[in-house]
Amino acid sequence: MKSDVKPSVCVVGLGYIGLPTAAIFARAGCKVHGVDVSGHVVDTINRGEIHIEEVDLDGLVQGVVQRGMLRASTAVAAADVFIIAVPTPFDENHAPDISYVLAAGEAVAAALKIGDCVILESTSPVGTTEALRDLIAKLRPDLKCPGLTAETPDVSISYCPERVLPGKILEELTNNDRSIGGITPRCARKALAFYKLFVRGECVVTDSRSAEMTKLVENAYRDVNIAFANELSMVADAMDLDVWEVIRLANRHPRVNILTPGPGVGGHCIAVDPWFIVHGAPQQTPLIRTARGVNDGKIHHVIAQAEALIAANPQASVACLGLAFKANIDDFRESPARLVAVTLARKFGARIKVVEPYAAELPREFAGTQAELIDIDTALEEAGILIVLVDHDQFKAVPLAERASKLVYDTRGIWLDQPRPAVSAPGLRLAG
Ligand code: SAJ
Repeated sequence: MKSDVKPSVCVVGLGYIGLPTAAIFARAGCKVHGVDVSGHVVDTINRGEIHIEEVDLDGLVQGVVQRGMLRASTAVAAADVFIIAVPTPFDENHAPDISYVLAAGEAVAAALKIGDCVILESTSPVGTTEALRDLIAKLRPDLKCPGLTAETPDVSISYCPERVLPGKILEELTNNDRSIGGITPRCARKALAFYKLFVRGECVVTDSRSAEMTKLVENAYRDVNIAFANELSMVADAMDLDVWEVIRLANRHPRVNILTPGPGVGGHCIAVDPWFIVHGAPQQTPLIRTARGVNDGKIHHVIAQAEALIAANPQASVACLGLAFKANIDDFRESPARLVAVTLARKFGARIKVVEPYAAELPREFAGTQAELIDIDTALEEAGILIVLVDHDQFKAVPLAERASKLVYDTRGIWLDQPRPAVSAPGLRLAG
């Protein structure tokens, strides 16, 4: 890569990470060719529009497409740098599925020329970057691959995970520190030179296996810590304590920082990535595995608590507040709130209403349940029971006067001034 000429880039996978990443490269002056298997995604982007919701992404994509810096297609094209940002789901046994990475690698292999740089960004089990290298070596015996030759390799291959927070992706893509793991130190230096074009955070180089593990560890760390908070909330329910008060006080200790209980852990990262570690070292991971179980179990605890409250108050209509997997985003995939709401709707039918400011209609699985999407004002006028499942700003802003008379089950702790109701069903506690 010459320092005065920006490299051309091919980004494979134009989802929540690939598209913002492609747009940021294009804004930094690289000619970007985006690739996705979906013709709909490709057409949308080529019109200068976007198929996902993310703060400020629409204007950025529109601008770079208009200036001819970003084009999308369903086929990989020649470039100096190839970025792979495709999904790595797990199967029913929680075993990671890297088939999309390998399929992308196959397509990239066909387009590689001497001097190119391949970077895997997908969250991946340890060893995936080496597997990608082995695939490229097999498909392109004409190219010398890193780690397999004593000579200078023809291509470089690295792993560089993103660590951005949905809702803040553009800001965090630029500002967060990054770990850059090369198959060899030379590969890492090549990738480093590329990321330096647009990353303002510090770029720390390492080997590919350490970088792969780092990404998994970051999300497992958060999962374990959320599990601790969720376990405390269930202990508090059993002991009739206010978990929010206990956490607030404990967090005044200078070295204690307990996270926030909720209805469970959603999204596509924190509930998934810890399994990649468990799968890689099943005997050594009782804590990580248990944390997963605690966080999944919290969803069922919330369902049981809500069911008891609703059953004990048969006259009251119920508003479930929120479907998103976390606050202030429109992402309902893998959302505990959505699972709680649909379970209640299936059990209690027309008594259940749902408030979700980020939804135009209820997701498909509510079909046949008689549940209805209403706005927060209607909920405050009509519902006798409010079940807070997401800490959206719109819900947080409801003053006590408008909810003081309601029975509230606040799984997120957004209304700490709410009077704790007298226990209204045997065994029912509403601490969180
Ligand atoms: N949650 C709680 N209590 C908390 C914090 C979160 O119940 O105190 C819940 C949220 O409501 C949500 C889930 O956990 O359901 C995950 O939310 P999150 O905000 O913790 O994380 P994600 O999934 O949006 O993004 C994570 C981030 N990882 C870490 O913070 C270590 C992000 O930086 C990663 O880039 C992203 O995963 C990813 O793509 O891997």
